[in-house]
Amino acid sequence: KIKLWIDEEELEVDQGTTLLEAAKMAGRDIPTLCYLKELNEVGACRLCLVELEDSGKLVASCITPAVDGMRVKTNTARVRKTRRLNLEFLLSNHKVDCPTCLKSDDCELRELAEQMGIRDIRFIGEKSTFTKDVSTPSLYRDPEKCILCRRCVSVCHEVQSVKAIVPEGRGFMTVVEPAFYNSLSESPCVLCGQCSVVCPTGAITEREYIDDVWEAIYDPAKHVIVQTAPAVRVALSEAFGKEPGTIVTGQMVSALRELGFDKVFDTNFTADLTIMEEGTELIDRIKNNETLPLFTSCSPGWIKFLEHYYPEFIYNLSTCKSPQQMFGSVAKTYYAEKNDISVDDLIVVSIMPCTAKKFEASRSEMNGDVDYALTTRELGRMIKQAGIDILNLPEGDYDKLLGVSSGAADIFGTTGGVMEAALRTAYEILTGEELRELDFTQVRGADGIKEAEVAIADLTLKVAVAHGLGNARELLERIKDGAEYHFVEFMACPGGCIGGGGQPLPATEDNIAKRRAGLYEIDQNKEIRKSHENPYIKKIYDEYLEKPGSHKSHELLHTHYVV
Ligand code: HC0
Repeated sequence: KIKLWIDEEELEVDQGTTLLEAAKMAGRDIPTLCYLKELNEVGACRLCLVELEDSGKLVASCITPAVDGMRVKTNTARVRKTRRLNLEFLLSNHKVDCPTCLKSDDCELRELAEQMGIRDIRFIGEKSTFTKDVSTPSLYRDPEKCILCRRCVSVCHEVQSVKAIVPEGRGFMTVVEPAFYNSLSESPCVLCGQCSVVCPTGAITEREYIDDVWEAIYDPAKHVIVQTAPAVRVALSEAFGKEPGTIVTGQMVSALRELGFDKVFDTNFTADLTIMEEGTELIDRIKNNETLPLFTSCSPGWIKFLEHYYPEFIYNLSTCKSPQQMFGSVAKTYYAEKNDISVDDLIVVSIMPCTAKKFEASRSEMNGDVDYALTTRELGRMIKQAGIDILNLPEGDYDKLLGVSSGAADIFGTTGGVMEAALRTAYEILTGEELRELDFTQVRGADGIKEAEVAIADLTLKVAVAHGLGNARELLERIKDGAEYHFVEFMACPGGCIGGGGQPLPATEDNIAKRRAGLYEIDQNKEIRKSHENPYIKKIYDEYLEKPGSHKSHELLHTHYVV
């Protein structure tokens, strides 16, 4: 143990504790901009300066380890003035367009300027000029707002192992960009948006399509329907100040109706449909000795990662479209035909926790079935724009058929959820017996890679689950080295969709855990907890799709990725 003093308060801390952590233990709130625990501890922003009493030195507390006998001051005039000066320097080369910046509400730079009482930017001179990057449908980059904190670089390299962006250039012309000053669309970026989650300013954000959706809603000739992803219902209320994990499914449905959507449906319905199709594909591949392991194909960032880095595994990908796209597809065929709506007048909007879903919707394989994919954050903004008091709305119900789902579908939104949902259905289909213990706890939880063996009839099904692309890479390497599985779930974002790049901020591990608990609570309380028991899934097969894996199903619900 190490003994030190933080502002006269005596403290005992473990060896290796930084001054920032020690100060936190002493109840001191030290400002940081570049710091991300264990991920980006680089001391770049110089806002966390503290003063060492003995030497009189100012040091960055996030990278300075506590030393026995140290006396640290966190709030001297010198500390305050220097932190403030450093923030003013950052602002002097920052495009300050707060009233129109998409990140304004969540901007850590703006919050700190407010907290430090900066009312004037004293140093106004030449600023670095860079072009914006709107080359992808998912992300918007404005390097003129970048403060070079390197958080995005760390998350892209260390967590996701994608390495799409790097600091380039020197001095005043330093910029974080894809290598060789390319645009994101020319880079291996998978559009997961984890960079936008950690960016403390508006330098990387989602591309916003709110105005296009308003336009469609206000067009009387258009029939506009909306689907909501599993993970949105346990995170949306954070945009309105509630605790992560608060379940607002019913209020969200009511708010969507008040926004003017003609029908409010649920991606969960097609998550159940996915289980029917993917489960059948798995059983067929096992029976016919076809390519295994089968990889899930619902996370578009994961698919793009595979296409860039592991194309040799392309035939392991399930041919199932994701639930978002299955929804678009049945909406523009079955739903349109049943309700006599011209496909030209039908607009399908989805609310997703994910920035890559915007890209997925735009892929040529998907035929434009989903017109607009908005993030959870965008929906929060739309609700605010309309002046809707979502938290005090009565709980609404989804519209029938495409809005009814099982608990298995809700848990799609967390790592391990697709696997658990599939196991519930595969067990009953393969054994013909009722599954009594529905909770497959082996595939639950936050571990980066999870493995399980499940006895089903005379088969021992070997499965694995990975979330976050760094973990996906590790698991793929294990498979290359001979690890054998039948079925593997991959999700691009840490935690699965609950930790998606379009979710409300901040995305701390604690917040993600609370969202996860919210999804399991919904599942636990649902009357129907298995996809194949959803009566409307049976109905759509009876009325339209015939049976899982049918010719019609293949036409509408499956695709093929080619490299
Ligand atoms: Fe997900 Fe999905 S569960 S990818 O994580 O499968 O984004 O929430 O909507 O499509 O259903 C995201 C979340 C979805 C899809 C579903 C899947």
